[in-house]
Amino acid sequence: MTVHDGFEELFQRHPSNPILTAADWPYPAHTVFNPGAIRLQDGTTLLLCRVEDRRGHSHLCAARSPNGIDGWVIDEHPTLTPDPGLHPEELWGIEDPRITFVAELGRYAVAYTAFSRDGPGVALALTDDFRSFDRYGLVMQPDDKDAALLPRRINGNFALVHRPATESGGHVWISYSPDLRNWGNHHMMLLARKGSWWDANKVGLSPPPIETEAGWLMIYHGVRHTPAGCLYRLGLALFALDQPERCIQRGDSWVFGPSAPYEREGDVGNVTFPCGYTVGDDGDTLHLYYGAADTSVALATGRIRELLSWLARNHSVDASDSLGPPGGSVD
Ligand code: BMA
Repeated sequence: MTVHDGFEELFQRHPSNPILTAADWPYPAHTVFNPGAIRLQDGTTLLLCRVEDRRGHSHLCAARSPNGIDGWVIDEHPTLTPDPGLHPEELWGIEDPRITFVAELGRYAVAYTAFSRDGPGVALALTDDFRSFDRYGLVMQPDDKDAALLPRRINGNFALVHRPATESGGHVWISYSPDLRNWGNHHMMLLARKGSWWDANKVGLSPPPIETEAGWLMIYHGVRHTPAGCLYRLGLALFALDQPERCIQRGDSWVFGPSAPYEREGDVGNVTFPCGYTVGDDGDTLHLYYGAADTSVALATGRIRELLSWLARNHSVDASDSLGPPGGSVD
């Protein structure tokens, strides 16, 4: 942690940012951003990157590195491509993967956005090796995105965090399933605030929630509409371990946002959008991989203990202010 202009900076940008760009790709790519991330059992960092082509459609491509910073070996061909023949909901591409290792299954679950004719929905695929995938198809119908599976069952059921769109913007929800196919028991987790808040217009999960002793630590993106366009920044919230829809603490201020030139300028400027992280051998160092301005992949590093300590000192007195009234109505 450093202090800059009186603010505690919880994340440090890596000096070689952006760490991956379209210029690194072994085949023609327009932009490379919003990667899911995971550390494989041999210590390799795997990023599953969203690659956009010149049609504007995205697919996913794996990049592997021994240290998570450089020496990336990128798949020669797209790793997971839209399959609109079998999955019509993938007609206009697949985007923003979030990876969870599910110990019970001994497999990785990838939740991603399937861009259908009717808008974005949430699709799920399982894999052992990021080479072949079992596609479960759409698990949340449009409009819905920003999804990740929790790594273990909660009270007997799998849990998916996701962000259905509402007329007023979008709030984070959680849904449960006994088998990863049938989903229900929907609860709101985190409400977009209103007015001049930095997260007034939309909120969504960024990387998968991080399990800590204090609770599920969520790094979420908050969107503020401005006359110059949207600003995507990151905030922190903590949820009860065995009842993840219960918000324990929600940070008042954002903790990371666009400031470096590669975050300010690009296809969509002023966007910092992480979909994945890895944790170092010390169990505390967090490597946050994020899309910068919908154009490239960047890395920022923080410490889980410092995030929790900041949250304990900088949250709203009443976290329920962040939630809707009972019954899930939000307005
Ligand atoms: C969100 C998602 C992200 C994107 C961001 C900024 O709604 O679609 O893929 O990075 O907008 O454009």
